Amino acid sequence: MQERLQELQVEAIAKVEAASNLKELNDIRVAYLGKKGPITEVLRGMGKLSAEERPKIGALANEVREAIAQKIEEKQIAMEEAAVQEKLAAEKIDVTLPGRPIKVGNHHPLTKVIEEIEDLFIGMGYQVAEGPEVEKDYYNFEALNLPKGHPARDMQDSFYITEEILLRTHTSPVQARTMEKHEGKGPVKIICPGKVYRRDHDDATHSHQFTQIEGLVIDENIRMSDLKGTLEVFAKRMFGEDREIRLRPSFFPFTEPSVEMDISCKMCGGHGCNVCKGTGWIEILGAGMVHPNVLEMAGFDSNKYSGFAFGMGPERIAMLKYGIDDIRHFYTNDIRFLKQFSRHEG
Ligand code: FA5
Repeated sequence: MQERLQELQVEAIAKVEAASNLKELNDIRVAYLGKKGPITEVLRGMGKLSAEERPKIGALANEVREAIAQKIEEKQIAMEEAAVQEKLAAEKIDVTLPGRPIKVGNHHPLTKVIEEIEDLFIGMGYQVAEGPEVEKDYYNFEALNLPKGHPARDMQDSFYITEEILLRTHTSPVQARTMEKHEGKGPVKIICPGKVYRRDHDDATHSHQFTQIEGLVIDENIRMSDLKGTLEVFAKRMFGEDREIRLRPSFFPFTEPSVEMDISCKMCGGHGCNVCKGTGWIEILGAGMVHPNVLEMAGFDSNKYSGFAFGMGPERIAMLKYGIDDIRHFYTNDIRFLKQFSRHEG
């Protein structure tokens, strides 16, 4: 029995040394030290031994069991250590490699154009004012010489929330609010950028939600020529000296006289296409001299003060500037479209 145990030890240790992975090692553990293993079997047969031999064989069996278990453990630690070393070697970092470029986002083309327009007017001494998108009927219409039932309200089909509250249809209510705050004292020189909403049918140049930038100047002796000069400077800086501009007589209840400004269509060079609806021109803003009623309603003495105002559509301006053929590109967020306005690659 003694010999059998010693043979088992030699045999098991040789197998442990030859094992090449943790699974093999575990199989050896089960085979030699498990309940059905040969050592347990030897111990079971001890009943047949004499009383003197029994403790000796028992002690030897325990020694053999421990020797095998220890060898297995040593081998396991060595294997785990080797695995860690192998992993570390595989994950070695070459610190001399150049870094991967980080993808940087870019501003939306519309944001860029709005900021460019803001910078241009701030450079001419204007301040930026803001107002609510959910607006009172009073500021959106009444304070702008558009009392309830006025037919010109139909020019801007509106989203009403209650009878007195609506989504603003233009940025002009910000001029009404600003004038009211000034309590009849000039001068006022502001631009008001923001989102506006109309029940317009979406097409290449119309969106039901779009942006506007309002401008308002009030002081003594402000004339139509000041408005014309300002719009000319704006248009030339925005589109370049070679683009043509035209002012057409128009009508807004809050300005008198009123004009609309068109820019020659970049898409067709002025010959007519679907963007300019065959006319060769694209309307970008409405403007005029502030109506005396509007000045008086806000508390300004219209004999002393006069002013001009304009309201432009940055989408249309961006379309003309970058040659974009459909206003819906701004709102469908196609990454291929947006990436074209990136200064970065990728
Ligand atoms: C107005 O909204 C006036 N409040 C502008 C104004 C301000 C006139 C101050 C006089 C004094 P109008 O409805 O024309 O006007 O709109 C102004 C500009 O917004 C248009 O020239 C156009 O560039 C843009 N716009 C109008 N409707 C849409 C639309 N559905 N989608 C995109 N842009 C539009």
